[in-house]
Amino acid sequence: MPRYLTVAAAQMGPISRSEPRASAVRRMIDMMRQAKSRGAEIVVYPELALTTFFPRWYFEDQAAIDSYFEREMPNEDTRPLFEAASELGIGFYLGYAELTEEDGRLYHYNSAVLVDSSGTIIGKYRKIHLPGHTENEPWRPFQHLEKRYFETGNLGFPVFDAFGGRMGMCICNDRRWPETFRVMGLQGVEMVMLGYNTPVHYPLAPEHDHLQDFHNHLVMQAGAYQNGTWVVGVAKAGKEEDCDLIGGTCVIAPTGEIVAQCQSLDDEVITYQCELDRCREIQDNIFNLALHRVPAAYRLITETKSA
Ligand code: CDV
Repeated sequence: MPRYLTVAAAQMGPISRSEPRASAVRRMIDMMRQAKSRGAEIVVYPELALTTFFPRWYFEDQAAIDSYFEREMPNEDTRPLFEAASELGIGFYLGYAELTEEDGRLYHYNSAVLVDSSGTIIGKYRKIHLPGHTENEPWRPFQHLEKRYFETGNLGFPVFDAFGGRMGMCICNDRRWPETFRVMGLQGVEMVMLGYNTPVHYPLAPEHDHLQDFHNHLVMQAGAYQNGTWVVGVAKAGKEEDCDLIGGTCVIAPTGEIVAQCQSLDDEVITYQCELDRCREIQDNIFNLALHRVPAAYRLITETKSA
């Protein structure tokens, strides 16, 4: 019996700074219902899906920063999403800002949880590749202060046996790094879910602005093909406050082909029935890791950070 998993990618249009979490959650539940009506078993939402992308502003007041974080999950604002999932019998991936206390210290992470069809959290990932900068840089049209507001994720790149397959997660900038996909590929991942907030304008190299959509798909398609895995990449898109974010939400097959893609820069649901066994087409052949990899020749990858 072939193993199928019908996935929904729930792209979100902009979330303004004044939009309450409860409103974003209502939008997500609306898309969850659409996804269910099309037979989806799991819905993937964007990175930091509950609020505007706050690292684009420099805040000095820690309380202002912390107001964008969730101290528990689910909480009062997000519980309706978990309840809808359990009522509909559908799972989801949700990106959010996590504030947690460990060993008497507070930690801030850019996180994602995997929730099963009973509304129970069964997996967590904390973003490892944090882009941007640490200090306020007023010359920029907008800031990208992830390096200031978040700690590097401390959970590695785990995979989870769920939804009839082997599921992995990463977040936004992680998708640009081949190591992200390969570490999950080495664990036999069959579907990598990820959310992103990617501005059209890249202040450090504005000559690349017209390539943002291309680079987005390039890295996800490469990650899919080189590891023989399904990839579901989901944008928060459109003009959020003064910042244009790319769309391009898509489902990618293990062959690297885009099989479904959003057309708008707004709330939009796409669905695709993924045959998980198609991962074997690649994992047993051209990228048969056990047969063809030469780890002894790759030592620099873990022993050195850069040239
Ligand atoms: N949220 C992100 O991680 N955004 C980065 C931008 C800043 C380059 C990305 O890789 O899309």
